[in-house]
Amino acid sequence: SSDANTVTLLDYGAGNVRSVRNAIRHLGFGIRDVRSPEDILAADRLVFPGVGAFGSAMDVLNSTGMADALREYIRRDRPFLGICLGLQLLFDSSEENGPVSGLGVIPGVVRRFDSSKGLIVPHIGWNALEITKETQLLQGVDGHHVYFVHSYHALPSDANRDWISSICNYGDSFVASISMGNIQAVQFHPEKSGATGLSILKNFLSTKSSGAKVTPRRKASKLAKRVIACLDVRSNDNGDLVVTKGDQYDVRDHSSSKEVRNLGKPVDLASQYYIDGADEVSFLNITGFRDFPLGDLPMLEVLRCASEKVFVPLTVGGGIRDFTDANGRYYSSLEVASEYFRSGADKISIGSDAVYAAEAFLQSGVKTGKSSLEQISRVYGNQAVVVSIDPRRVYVNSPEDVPFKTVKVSSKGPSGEEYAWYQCTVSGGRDSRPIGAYELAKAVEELGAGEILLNCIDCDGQGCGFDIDLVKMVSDTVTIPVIASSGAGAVEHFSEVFEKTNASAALAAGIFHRKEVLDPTLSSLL
Ligand code: 1PR
Repeated sequence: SSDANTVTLLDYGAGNVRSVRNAIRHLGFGIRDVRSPEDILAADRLVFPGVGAFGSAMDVLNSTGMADALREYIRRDRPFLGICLGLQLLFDSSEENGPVSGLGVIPGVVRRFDSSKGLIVPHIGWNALEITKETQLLQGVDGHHVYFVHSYHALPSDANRDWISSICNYGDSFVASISMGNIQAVQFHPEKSGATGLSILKNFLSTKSSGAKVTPRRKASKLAKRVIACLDVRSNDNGDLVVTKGDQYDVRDHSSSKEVRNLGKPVDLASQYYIDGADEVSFLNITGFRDFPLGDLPMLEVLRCASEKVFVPLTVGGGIRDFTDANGRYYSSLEVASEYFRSGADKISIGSDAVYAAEAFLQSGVKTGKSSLEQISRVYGNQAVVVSIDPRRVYVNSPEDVPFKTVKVSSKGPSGEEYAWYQCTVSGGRDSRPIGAYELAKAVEELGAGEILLNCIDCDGQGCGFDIDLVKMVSDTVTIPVIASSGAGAVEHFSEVFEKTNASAALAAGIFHRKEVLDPTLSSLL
């Protein structure tokens, strides 16, 4: 049966394709799910959002007979849109856990980005497309930035040149999209690329066929720095989640009432910041360390509703750890994370539990594979796991005074100290731990973190700028992206942190809540 407003979706159950579903529905189209290889061949329009690892995806496709059906569908030149891994799988092979053979539709190999030369991997963020061939799919988005998140990339070569419709530059030139007849695929995530991404999806959903014509190449642009709007949430007395915001992690009002500040509803604020132009939105459940997050069903509901309105990446954190509830039922951190991903999160963020895991790892020198960080990144990929660090500045007179990495501070301490180390805390800054931000960052990178959210308790809510000394120290140390956080009070603070450090993104809360910066697309100003 054919229906112009229905699209067939190939979801082989390996991860979160909720965002793709939400984006398609948002554009007014219905979805029919593939249950068998025959459904692929019967499709009028097929979307294939590949998720998970290359090898396991091919295993599923081969064992279900869907690989053959896909090859046949593509051979018939039927309307097809592959997304992310859905592009990579079209190639001959990938070196991800391999080499592993792909569908073999396009000549070429999928390789890992080379982090040995200081390149930050995974490649996470917004890059401008360099259009190499005019297509219906990418019409009207020339030079626009779209959102990527991947560690592997398909390489352009003489053998596949005819297929390529856009490339991107990140360390190397890589294939950003392919197009041949009705077969299209994109490495980026249109469902997470804001209005630009939605228009690309719409081009696919509402075009008949694509007439390809070669146009001259444009100059590639660099990876844009991301600006992330953060919503600290906690439950109020009625059990509803509200957005709050503290000063140096103290969320009580300083007036006589001493009530927890309530700044509004999480979904309302998240959609407002998306509309205003935030590149990403993060929810941090700041009392998650105390309450079991899956007891916090409102958070899952917040994610479900937010992911229907917010078409940029969503991160959720707070309380992710193994847990035994009052009835003795044990929940692994992986179950908690899976529930978050299913509800619409693109990334999860781990705070306290990552500190304990790093401490154990540094003490024993052994990776147990059992920490929440290791388990979740193994199953969902390290690009899906953020580690949130909550350090506090501790001034010292000399680097020899402590067994932790210190920095020479740009402004001296209260007693004229010239150095500081940054002591990690857990439970929202309540308990200090015997590990520094530098040591923690290195350890969690090794344990599988894909990104570091670097807060600073001293700067939080102060509006006096990011802690440049801290951000520089950490972003010079790891090869995964570092998100600078805490202290933004003006647009200049964003420019400063991007100029003076290797931070890939900057996160802020108060500046957006106070509406001081009405348009959070600060990237455009930088
Ligand atoms: O330890 O895994 O349960 O995770 C708890 C999470 O909640 C951590 O990511 C931790 O950073 C966060 N958190 C815990 N307590 C607080 C608090 O404020 N009392 N909030 C808290 C952290 C810090 C930033 C904030 C920036 C920017 N919020 O996310 O948004 O500092 O603020 P600003 O721009 O207004 O300066 P776990």
